[in-house]
Amino acid sequence: SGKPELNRTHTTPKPIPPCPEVPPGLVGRLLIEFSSLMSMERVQRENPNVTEGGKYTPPDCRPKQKVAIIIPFRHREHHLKYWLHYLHPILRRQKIDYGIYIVNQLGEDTFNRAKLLNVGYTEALKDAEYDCFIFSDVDLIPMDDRNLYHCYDQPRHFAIAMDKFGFRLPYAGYFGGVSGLSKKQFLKINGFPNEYWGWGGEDDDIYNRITLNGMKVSRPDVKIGRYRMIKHERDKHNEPNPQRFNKIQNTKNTMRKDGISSLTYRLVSIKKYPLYTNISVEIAAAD
Ligand code: UDH
Repeated sequence: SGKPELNRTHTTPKPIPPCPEVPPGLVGRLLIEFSSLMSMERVQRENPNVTEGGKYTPPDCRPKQKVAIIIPFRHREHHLKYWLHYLHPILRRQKIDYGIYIVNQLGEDTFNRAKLLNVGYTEALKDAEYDCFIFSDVDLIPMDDRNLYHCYDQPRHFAIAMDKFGFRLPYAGYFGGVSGLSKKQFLKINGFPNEYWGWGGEDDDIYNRITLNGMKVSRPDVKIGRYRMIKHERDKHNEPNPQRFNKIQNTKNTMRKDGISSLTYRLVSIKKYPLYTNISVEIAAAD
């Protein structure tokens, strides 16, 4: 009974085209402020298309890269709300296929930003097949959505014009704040150093690794690479590291043994929240 078998229409899925080089829905310069109240509930309501663990894939085109965004973290819940509020919509307009990973240092030992980033790289790769890693401080918000959060032919420095530095690079070799490396670029430099405890130097060490391995840093236009930083006081247990000046003189000798190849840590929990994945780790050096 009914229609003959042959007439039944099988809906073959429409082929999705590759994403265009320049996403069509960008708006350019953005208004960024941190005075309005922000709540995680509000940010969740505003971002219903983000899936569990803070993941998103454009529905209408196929991105070339899969991007893990890694944030070093401890006691900055207030900043995280603003970061998620601003970045999810920007990344959506940029047609990025991404996942957000907060790497939370447990305990109150001295903070170690670069080691947390190594942990984020490792754990993100266990979660999905990422080919690009963007490392962002939790308090840095891009002021222009043309600053595209994917990877480039050379390691990328995104945060080149921060408000706190008068919207200029503070020095030619600055690689701090927000940076991005493909998997291949990251492995070529043996990842990041694990031995910078406390504030400073680790970003210069990463810059040294890049140039010592025959790569150079790529950057956006200075009018586009603008950032606002959420103002804050120095955190406890992240004092300036007095060894940093000596250590960055030695990258050539240390980079092969200290890096992703020598990373050890104790994974305590991985929790998938609606807008991000939280990875809590103990990283204190065993002695
Ligand atoms: N971070 C944390 N928790 C900490 C320390 C650092 O989450 O306790 C992360 C966070 O992502 C932060 C990043 O590491 O954005 C870099 O650390 P930072 O913000 O302390 O570094 P920055 O150079 O500030 O931005 C240094 C202190 C400035 C004090 C200025 C006082 N007026």
